[in-house]
Amino acid sequence: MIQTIKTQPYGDQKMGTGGLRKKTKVMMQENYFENFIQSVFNAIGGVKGKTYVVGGDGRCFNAEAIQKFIKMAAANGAKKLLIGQNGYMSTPAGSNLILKNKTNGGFTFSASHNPGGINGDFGVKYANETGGQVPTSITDKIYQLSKEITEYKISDAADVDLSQIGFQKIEDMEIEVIDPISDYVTMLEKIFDFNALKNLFKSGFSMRFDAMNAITGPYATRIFEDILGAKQGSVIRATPLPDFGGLHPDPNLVYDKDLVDFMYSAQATDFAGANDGDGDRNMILGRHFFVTPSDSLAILTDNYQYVPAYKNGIYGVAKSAATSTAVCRVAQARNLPCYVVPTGWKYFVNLMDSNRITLCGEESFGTGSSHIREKDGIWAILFWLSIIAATGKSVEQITREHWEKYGRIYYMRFDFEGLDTSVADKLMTDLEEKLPSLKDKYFNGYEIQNAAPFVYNDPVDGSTTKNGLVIDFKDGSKITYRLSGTGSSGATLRVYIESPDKTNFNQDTQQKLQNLLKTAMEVAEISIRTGKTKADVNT
Ligand code: G16
Repeated sequence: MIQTIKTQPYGDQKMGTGGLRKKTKVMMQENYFENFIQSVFNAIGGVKGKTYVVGGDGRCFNAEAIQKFIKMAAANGAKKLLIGQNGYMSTPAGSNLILKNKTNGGFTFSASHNPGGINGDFGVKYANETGGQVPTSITDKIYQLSKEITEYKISDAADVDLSQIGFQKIEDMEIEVIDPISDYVTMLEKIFDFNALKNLFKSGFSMRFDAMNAITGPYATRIFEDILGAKQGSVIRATPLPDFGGLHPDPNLVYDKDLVDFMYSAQATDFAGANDGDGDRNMILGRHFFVTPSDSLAILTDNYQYVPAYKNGIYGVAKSAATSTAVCRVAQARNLPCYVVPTGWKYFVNLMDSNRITLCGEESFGTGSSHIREKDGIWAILFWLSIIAATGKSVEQITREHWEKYGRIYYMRFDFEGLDTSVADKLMTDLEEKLPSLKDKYFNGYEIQNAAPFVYNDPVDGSTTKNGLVIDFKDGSKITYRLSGTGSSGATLRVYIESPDKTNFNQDTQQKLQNLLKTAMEVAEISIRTGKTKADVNT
């Protein structure tokens, strides 16, 4: 039976750069999740007769959230849900299913790279029929409606068994429980030369993939071990756990230090990769070598000819403003357009849909292409393996040759976490006001060329977005400031720093950037305002 439940707004359901992210306990409050889902339904004109892809990364509250969602979708008249077996679905696999089945969109229950568990975070990513996250105009509407909500609809039917593949019905809505992996594999087989990759592993090539106890474990085991023939045990931490075994499933130098240490040890494999909670982020490592996400995007772009799906040419590339300019150098050399967008994968979607770009990526360990409308962690690793298989070169050789060709752009991100929101907001507003006065000033040996907010005019829908503050230096160095859009409480100030070098490729990155970091701290008065003398996380 369909019930109408009276409710009251919480008033804090604003979506950030990756959907709605909150503490798990906040999401578990009475009617909290239901309010948000009903607000999404209301904002998109209802779900009557519509079909959605549904799944999550297996984190705490995933199972309960999916059952609630099913009952709400049924009560709101949805036609059908395609749900991953046991409620599991990586974000890229979900995007693929939306496009393949031409559904009206999809819901992924994940707080992405944020920690999980009862004391961690939970989240909802909503994608529309493009397979990508919705534009700001829609997220604003959802937020507005969530502040006015008075009731939601839900079926009182029993929980649905999601352990068996097949068809079921609840109210008038059809449910198809599907294997969440097979269509994803089929999609990847169309992009890459799986035989070449099988031969690479046959030749004795070794790899380690760290699923960080999150959603990509089953995907990676099937793809790398079962299909491509990587040695059994190559995929580690392969079982999705509700609290990710206590890990912070963000594949970077800090949160996956285990994998980094392993790759710098005597036991290191030829290659290693890791993915985040919901499988859209990736980290790439070679033997005793780390590839920054900005370099990774540039290297993939310069080697697209080694992947069957791209070998006949790509439309263009895009990066977020905070990502280093490495990929734009490749684009220039190869006569490709290079778009620079605000942080948030949704900004790439218009460019892909209008055939302006094929490849894109971000400093936050996300790389992808127009095969779907989300970043794709396993895709990025297969791309790297394809380059290795075709060239016979190591990760380090490939990267060093890239630097020889284009110069090296030293790059690092410094995060100041747990800030009071009002302090962080004021820091940004005051800094923005100060920017024009910085032009031509010297700081710690660096002369400022220009300082301004980053403003993006979307060439497709004409919308304008302001995101982050950028200081450009005369030698090509750059400092970008931004407040994170994926936190679940407080504020995180991100400071992104890059500095190019044409000849010296062997400096310590932190040392190379130390004067720029000092400048960044001074200009924005970070220590005075936040009490922090150094960043909490450096990646
Ligand atoms: C999400 C978006 C990404 C974006 C990231 C930024 O990633 O999908 O496009 O780069 O947020 O995070 P922040 O605002 O914290 O810098 P994910 O992987 O969390 O979904």
